[in-house]
Amino acid sequence: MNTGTGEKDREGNIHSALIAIVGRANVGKSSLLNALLGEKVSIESPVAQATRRIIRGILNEPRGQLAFLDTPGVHAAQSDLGRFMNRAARTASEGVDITLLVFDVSRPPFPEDVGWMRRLARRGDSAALVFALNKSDLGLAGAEALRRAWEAAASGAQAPTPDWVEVSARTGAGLARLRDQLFARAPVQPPYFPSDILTDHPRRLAIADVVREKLFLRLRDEMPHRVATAVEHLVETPAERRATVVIYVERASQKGIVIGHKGRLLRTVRRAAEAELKSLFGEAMALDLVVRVEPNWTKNYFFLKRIGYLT
Ligand SMILES: Nc1nc2c(ncn2[C@@H]2O[C@H](COP(=O)(O)OP(=O)(O)OP(=O)(O)O)[C@@H](O)[C@H]2O)c(=O)[nH]1
Ligand SMILES: [Mg+2]
Repeated sequence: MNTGTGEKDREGNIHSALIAIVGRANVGKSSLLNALLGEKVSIESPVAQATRRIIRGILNEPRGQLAFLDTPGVHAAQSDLGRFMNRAARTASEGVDITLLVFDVSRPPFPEDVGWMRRLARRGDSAALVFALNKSDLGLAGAEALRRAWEAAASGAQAPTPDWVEVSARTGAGLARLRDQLFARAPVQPPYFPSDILTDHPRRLAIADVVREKLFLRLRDEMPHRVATAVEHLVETPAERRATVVIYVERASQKGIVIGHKGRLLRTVRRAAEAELKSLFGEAMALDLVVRVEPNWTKNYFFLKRIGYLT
């Protein structure tokens, strides 16, 4: 039996859950994960489709362990990369203990939100369901429509009964209640991860993502969806900590946009990324950014595998 104080029982069991964070693109899944952990493990961006692979983040508390999988937001896919991302998100939500479906409660539901509801209502496994109504700091204009959409999706199906929790990843409102709710739903079982790790996101991928996040903040229109980043060279010795990050674009004409007038955009991105890496890793890391053309990279399976977007 679990004592609720974090002590393991004789078999080593604690309150422990594998939780898939799913939902439409841009509703704040990654922001919510970072806010729940109190540490940044996943990039956030005003541009939709920021998360391109599954990121794990682990919350250890005296009362147990919550292991989260942050997934790419589901969207109407325009490319092979988009379709792979959608598939990864759907697959990640299978075989977990809890599905945490995130919505933007400040606006009425999109077709992708309703699509997730239908999928989860009909899934028929034993996973618990928690609905996070995020961006509540911007108002609750979508709350009623979301409840009605769930009633419609669940009617006639053997749907699980979800917990509904209003939260704001931005202000922190409702986060304590969401954590309580998730621990309450967590089965007593052996933990999935050791108690001293925050994420198993490889360092090279984390560095590449930080550069991409800073680029996303400064690129406009469709450009963010045309860039990928990958660490090509990494030195981490006591004397030197330096990474070469390649920024891939699809066409030669896009190179100039990323570099900016007199290299200004790239310089700003480098400085912002270096500052963030220093705060993430606690040590300075020098970055060399290189822009390279990789025609049609979003459709290139081998390329996507090589840079870690596909596993
Ligand atoms: N006002 C407000 N904005 C939020 C909140 N949570 C996230 N955002 C913003 O919403 C945008 C999207 O956040 P992300 O965390 O990247 O969203 P996501 O669901 O992970 O997006 P994808 O990875 O593209 O699917 C960012 O600009 C965030 O700053 C919130 O609670 N309130
Ligand atoms: Mg995300």
